[in-house]
This record gives sequence, C-alpha cells and structure tokens, in this order.
Amino acid sequence: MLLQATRSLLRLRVYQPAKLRMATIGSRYLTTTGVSIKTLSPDIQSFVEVQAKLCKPDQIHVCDGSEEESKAILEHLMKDGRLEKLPKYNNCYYAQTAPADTARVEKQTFVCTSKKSDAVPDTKPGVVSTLGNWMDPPEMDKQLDEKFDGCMQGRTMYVIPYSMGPIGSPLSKIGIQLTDSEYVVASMNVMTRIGKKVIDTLGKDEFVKCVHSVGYPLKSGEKDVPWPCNPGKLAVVQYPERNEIRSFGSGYGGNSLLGKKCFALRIASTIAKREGWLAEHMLILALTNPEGKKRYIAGAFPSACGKTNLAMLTPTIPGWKAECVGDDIAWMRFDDDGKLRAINPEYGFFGVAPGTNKKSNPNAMKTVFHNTVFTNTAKTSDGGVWWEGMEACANDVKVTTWQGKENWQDLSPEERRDTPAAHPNSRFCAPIKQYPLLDENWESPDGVPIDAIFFGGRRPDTIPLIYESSSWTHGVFVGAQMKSEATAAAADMKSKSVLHDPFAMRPFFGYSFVQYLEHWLSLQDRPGAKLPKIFHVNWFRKDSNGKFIWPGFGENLRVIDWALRRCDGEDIADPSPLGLIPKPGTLNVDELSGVDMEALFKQNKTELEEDVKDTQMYFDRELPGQLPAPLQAELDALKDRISKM
Ligand code: GTP
Ligand code: SPV
Ligand code: MN
Repeated sequence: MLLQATRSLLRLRVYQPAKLRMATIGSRYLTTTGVSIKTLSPDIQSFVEVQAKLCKPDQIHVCDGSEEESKAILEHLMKDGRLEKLPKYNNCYYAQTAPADTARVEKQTFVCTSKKSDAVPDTKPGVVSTLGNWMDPPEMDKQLDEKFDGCMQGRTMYVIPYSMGPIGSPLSKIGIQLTDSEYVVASMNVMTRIGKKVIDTLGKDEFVKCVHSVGYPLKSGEKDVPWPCNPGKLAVVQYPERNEIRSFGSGYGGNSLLGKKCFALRIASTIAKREGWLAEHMLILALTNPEGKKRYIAGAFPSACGKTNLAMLTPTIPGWKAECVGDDIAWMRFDDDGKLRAINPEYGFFGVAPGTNKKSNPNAMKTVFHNTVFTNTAKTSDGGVWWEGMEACANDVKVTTWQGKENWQDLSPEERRDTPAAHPNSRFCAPIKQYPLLDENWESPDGVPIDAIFFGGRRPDTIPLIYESSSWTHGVFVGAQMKSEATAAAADMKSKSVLHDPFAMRPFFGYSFVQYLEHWLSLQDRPGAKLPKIFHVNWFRKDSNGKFIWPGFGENLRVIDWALRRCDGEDIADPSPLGLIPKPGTLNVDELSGVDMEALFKQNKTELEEDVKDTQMYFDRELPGQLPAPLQAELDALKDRISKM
C-alpha cells in the first residue's frame, strides 16, 4: 500500500497544492488533491468511490474551480504537448484531436430505459430508428463495466462539480462529472460553472452522475499518445431513470463535455417532461426595435445550422439592438403569468469556427481571441489560428492544418478546397462573459420571456425564407417535420444528404419522440398559457449555381423583424400552402440589393408534394400508428392545401 502511495506521489503531475491527502478507495490508498473528498456529501463520496474502484485511477483530484487550479490544468496540458499556447492572442490555446475523434458519434449514443418505448418510438418492423438508440440498462451496464474496468490506470480522475444554470437558481441543476481528461476539465471550466461554490449549494439536492473516460489507460511507465481516445469502443450512454451518464472512448465536444448535450438536453428533457417544462436545442436572443420595444426569441436549428451565429447577430437595419442570452440550449418554464421563460444553462460558447469572420460574425471575432481554446482549426506561423472563411492571412504567414501538415498555403486552390486547413467541425471554446453584447438578463434566475420560436434547417430547395404556423398545433407539426442537410457536427452522418431532424433534437432526445410530441402539444392545455408564435426559416436556399440566395447572418434580422411584427398583430401575412408568408412588400429589404426574393419564397407544387410524401413515409417508418392525431390532421391538411396549388 505504501508502495502504491509512493508511486502515485511520484507520478503526481497535476499541481501540488498545500494539502495532499490520502483516501481509502476500496482497498487502495489514493492520493487526493483539490477539495477534500471528505467535505463532499455522502452520496457524492460514494459515487466517486464506486467509480474509482472500477476505473482504478492513480489519483483523484476534486476541482475547486479556482484560477490557480485552472492555470495548473492548462500548464499540465502544455507540458504533455496536448495544448499549445497561441502567442498571437491573450491566454489562448490550441489543441488537435486524433483524426478519429473530431465530432459527436450518433450511432454509439444510447438512451437506456427499462422500457424501450420510453426511449425510442416503435418503428415499422425491420426499420432501424433514426430517433435514437436504446439498450436495456443491465445489458449496457455489463458492457460498460467491462470497458470502464481499469480504464483510468496511469491517469488522474478529476471530480468536477458543476452547475447548469446560475449557481443557486431554482431553475439550475447540478452535475458531478468524473473524467480522466485534463482537456475536458479545462473545457468544462469554460462551458459550465464549476467548483467549490457549486458544492457549497449542493446540500441534499440530487445531482446528475456523469462518468467520462477517454478509454486509454497507461501501463506503468507507458508513454501517453498525443490525443488519447478509443474510438473502437466508443459509447455515450444516458440513463434517464437514474439521472446518470456514462461516456467512454472520446475526448471531444458533446461526447465528453457531459454538461452539454448529454445532460442539458438528453437527461434534462426527461426531467422537463416529468416536471412540465422544456429542455431544447435552442439559442436565446434579445431584440430591441428602433421604437425601444424589446422581445426575446428562441431558435432551434440542427447542429452547424446557424444557432451561434443568430445568437450573435449584428443588426443590419438601423436602430435595432441584438443582445445574446444563449447560443445552443434553452431550458424553458412557464411562470405564474403563463409566459414561457428561458434560461441558458451553459456558461460558454462551443462554436463552429469555419465561416466565422469579421463580416459574418464580428461579435464572435471580438469574443474568441482571449481565454479561448481552439480545437482542430489550422495554426499559423505568427502564433495564431486560421479556418476556412476567416480573413486571409498575411502573405508571409504559413498555415499548418488541423492534422499537422505544414505549408498548406502552398497547395493549389483545388487541393486547398479538397483538404481544408481547419476541420469543418473545428471549434472555439470561449467564456460567455466575454461576449460584448450580453443581454442584461442573461443570468437572471427567472429566465427571459420568449415571444417567438424559430425552427429551421439547411434546405437547398423547396422551403421558403420564412413561414408562420397558424396555431400551436401547426407549430408543433412544423417542428416535427423539420429536415436539414447533414453537417460535420456528427461524425457518422453523410454530409449534404437531407435528413429528418425534428425540433433539431434527433440526436438529443432523452425520451421517445412520440411522448415528446405529446408533451409539446399538451402545453396549450395549460390554463392561462401564453404561448410563443412559431415560425420556420430557411437561410440556406440555393440558386441553380449552388449559391446561397439569401445573404444570411446580420441580414436575418429582416426576417425576424417581420416575425416580431406578426407577434404585434400586424396585418402583413398572406396564407400559403406551408403557412403564413409576408404580404408583398412587408419584409424590409431596404438597402438590400441583388437578392432574388421571388426565388426565396417560391413554393413549387411538385417539390412540396415530394416533401410531404417523404414526411408521411418518415412518420410511417419511424412511428407507425403513434403520431398524435392532431399532427396527422395537420399533415393531411397540408397535403390538401398542396393538392389545390
Ligand atoms: P452547433 O454549435 O453545432 O449546434 O451549430 P450552430 O447551430 O450553432 O451553427 P453555427 O451558427 O455555428 O453555424 C454553422 C455554420 O453555418 C457556420 O459555418 C456559419 O458560418 C454558417 N452559417 C450560420 N448562419 C448562417 C447564415 O445565416 N447563412 C449562411 N449562409 N451560413 C450561415
Ligand atoms: C452540436 O453538435 O450540436 C454541438 C457540438 O453543439 S457538440 O457539443 O459536440 O455536440
Ligand atoms: Mn453552436
């Protein structure tokens, strides 16, 4: 035992705070650093002990969330060569993942409930659901126990207490993530509120148990690899009935930052259904018009379809103000007045880098060049980063790709197009507090009142720039039939194919889509509920040359302006087969030239017929006989409207 302890001490690579302690974990003595394990609640202590016994880390560190700790973690990552400091910016770092670990992996993501139909709808015989993967909890436990057995050998187990939502807010929820990745600790420190202050508010509250391992144990003396991971054994598993998450084999993004999609969407959506609220894949934005009227909107677009960019919008119509509340996730509850109020449970941006520049998203460019970790972007010889769509580098600057290939700038234009310098899912991880235009209520424990919800996706054809749903039920139908081109945000989805992605939640449902639809529909039965209006937008329609017709980004405000005027009851909408669209001349296109508005609003009968046929087939395959009747009625009504075109 003494030998073990001495070995642990010798291996101690994390910073050595004044207090080094020993704790008995199972039959072993382990060095522990940071906050004393003994000060944690008995429930947390036993959670840590059980997992440490299984994962067999060399030592344990309980995060206190201090500056000093954060610095030490970054130092550690740099010493291991896993992070590189970027001298061009202020306190920014660069990381490269393994080529096999660059995005979420949907096929290996599971929701484990005792009854299968609680996790995924019953599909037509022979059809594999695209709405999530289910496994019986004991079977999954068996598989995971084998994977996790000894998986942290040679590494430190970090215990991260974190709050989703402002610490102490009645709307917030607490998680404890165990991880063997310092990169994950550094990222969680940006994306969530972590540390001792969270523990202090914990009391007897329940917490979500999160265990994460890169799945790459080190034998004694074995040298670590640059980016440890284990893609062959990857599994991202949610147990909603136990408030538990177990993730193995990946160290990047939503696979490993468990507060984000795993907790704030998959687990939280099940809690939300139980408690009568919503946990959604939505941005939250405050907009103030030139008359000074302020409204909040929420928007659900699938991964890499424009949430962060809309959340950071820079108005192009004079007199407007746009302030950010959140860019990815909204937790929404009704208040006593029946108003739906949203909080952003996160504390940072984990944003897509490519496409971001001073014109498309000046506010992101003001936010990300201090205290930020960049992952899988390209790196430049002047100590900075670069990605496709960013302003060109100076002529003498050399570009190294996300895979470490040097002198990318010397490739031919064709080669550069075929082998992008930055991975398309490369991201910045930056504290939200650095955003220059945060809404004054961004951290309000009561949340902000939502007046309109926008659904949308990447639709190169068929779908107009905007249409409005005619009722809450129609709005739920609009969310249910959402489709979008696949993007690089998921590793295993074929890019450019148009997939169904209802409510932008396909990869993030924590419970069956059928029950989810029923839950959404039921909100209108709430006495006194003042429901937001629901719109569908499409920034991504293309012309015959494959070019986006709509300029997008800041210009999207023009579309939202129309929607908000609809919220004010203005008579500016005409019926159309899909829904209400702007009466001619009511969408503000002042100072905007060269945009084919007709092409943006065109509804083509053949295209729409194909589209509804596909939607009907989708429901028949994925949830035969289970689509709530009001939604089938909406689909039938839409078919009827199209047939009359
Ligand atoms: P996740 O973080 O994966 O959930 O993605 P997101 O929904 O936040 O998407 P994001 O705003 O990061 O945008 C993804 C990509 O779409 C980026 O390359 C953007 O530059 C691009 N994009 C965003 N908004 C627009 C738009 O209005 N028009 C066009 N053409 N591209 C856009
Ligand atoms: C998404 O894919 O929607 C993301 C990135 O926001 S990740 O956190 O990896 O899920
Ligand atoms: Mn985003």
